[in-house]
Amino acid sequence: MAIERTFSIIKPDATARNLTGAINAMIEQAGLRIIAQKRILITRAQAETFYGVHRARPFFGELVDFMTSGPVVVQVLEGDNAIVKYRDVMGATDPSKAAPNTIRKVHAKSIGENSAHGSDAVDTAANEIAQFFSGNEIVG
Ligand code: FUP
Repeated sequence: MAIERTFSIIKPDATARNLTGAINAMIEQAGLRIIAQKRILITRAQAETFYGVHRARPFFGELVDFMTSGPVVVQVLEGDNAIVKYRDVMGATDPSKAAPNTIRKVHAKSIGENSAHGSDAVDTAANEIAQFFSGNEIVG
């Protein structure tokens, strides 16, 4: 299997409840390596760009409000098949539909405040990583 990198965000609902370590443990137990990580406040402009694909959706304003409401932890994860693997670790977008023992099933509050983001494809992963990390911040 190919070694891939994916982009992760531990969202404001999770940082507010002191869940960074618990979520990182789930990531590492799945065999993914956290090869870059920082806790930041994202700007409205960053959130609007990041979720630009959803700009026309009715939840867009709430989504941007939420993502800028408190600290997030942005991460680069690396491992075999990392993109699909991390989406499996996160579970479905709606926590009520997420599989048992996934981040969203265990920790998410709602479809909006759903604790984690993970890239959905190789090209979006590269694009999302570049939005938040420079090359010398990713040390492997
Ligand atoms: P995912 O890839 O699982 O993060 O889900 P999407 O790309 O479909 O959605 C991105 C984010 O938009 C979700 F994490 C939360 C928000 N969202 C809503 O608030 N309501 C919805 O009905 C769908 C998504």
